[in-house]
Amino acid sequence: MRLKKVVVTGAAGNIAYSLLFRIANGDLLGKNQPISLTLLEIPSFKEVLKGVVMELNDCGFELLKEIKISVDLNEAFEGADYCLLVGAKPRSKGMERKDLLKENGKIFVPQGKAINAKANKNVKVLVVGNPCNTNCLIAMRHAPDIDKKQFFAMTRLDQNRARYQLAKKANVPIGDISNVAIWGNHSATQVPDFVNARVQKVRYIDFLKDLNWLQNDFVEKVQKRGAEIINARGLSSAASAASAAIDSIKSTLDTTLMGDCYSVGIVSDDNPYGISSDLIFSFPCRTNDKGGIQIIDNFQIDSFLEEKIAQTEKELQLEKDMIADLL
Ligand code: NAX
Repeated sequence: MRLKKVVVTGAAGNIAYSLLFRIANGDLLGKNQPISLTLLEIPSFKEVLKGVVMELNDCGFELLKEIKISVDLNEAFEGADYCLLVGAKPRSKGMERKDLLKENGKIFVPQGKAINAKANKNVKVLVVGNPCNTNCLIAMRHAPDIDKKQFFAMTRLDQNRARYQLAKKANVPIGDISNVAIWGNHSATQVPDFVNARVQKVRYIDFLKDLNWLQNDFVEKVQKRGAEIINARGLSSAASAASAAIDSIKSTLDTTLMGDCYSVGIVSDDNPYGISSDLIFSFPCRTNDKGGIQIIDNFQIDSFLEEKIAQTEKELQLEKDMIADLL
């Protein structure tokens, strides 16, 4: 079987420390797929990466045929099949969101260009580094030779968090909860959708009969879960973020069960919900049996969702305006 090349940026960081080992173990591409792994970092972290490579080697992963360290974008993305763009600068003290957008946006211009020039034309690119929707838009815009629908921003962690909260509240196994979507931006304006969620075949709303909890406590809990974890752990989500990155790519590869969906930020061109085009917007998606990725077109949008979706769309427009010079 042909080796598949996976590139992870920010490979010396927290999320990567969990993600790399899951990839090497076959959790991303299956237990029969040999992998070539490239770890991309900024030069000052090259030494740290040598330690990560030693640990990967010491695990004895049989699927891991090759590991490379790189600080050069063209070298790293050459022949890449999957690019997981995790690396980004953290928000420093006193830094405004606008500054973070600009600082991190700059990282994704050359990465998009290098992916365009060097990666396989059917590459799949998942942007995790924040602000991930807008970073993804920047990378996509600088890779005009690659189908826009091969660029994704990660909102799956939010979906997984939402699904857990719904299961816990209803006191049912998490496997009973399906069709949970996240709309819009991976930020505090994200919209966790309980309207279309189900417990087995029953609408969640009809099962729980507690609209007040859903509209207020649930939505806020999901929106603020990242901060809750930072408060408890003193560090931001890492293993759960890595797990969500694996889920995101797997969902784009595996046929989605009928009646279910997955959430991912994807280009909004031609979407069925009237969201402005040229944004990376999280929608309920499905992968069909031919591997095509579609935005599901029959989700019910009630007035609550409509208002919240408009807010997150507005925020994404504003983010886009702030980095207009990078597009
Ligand atoms: P860390 O600060 O631990 O690691 C980031 C790594 O990226 C560092 O090692 C740094 O050297 C590297 N880096 C910076 N600029 C780079 C560049 N130009 N090229 C290659 N590498 C570069 O952060 P970590 O906790 O791993 O989080 C990584 C990113 O994920 C952050 O932006 C974070 O905000 C974001 N997250 C996104 C989530 C999502 O759901 N989309 C959830 C988790 C996380 O908050």
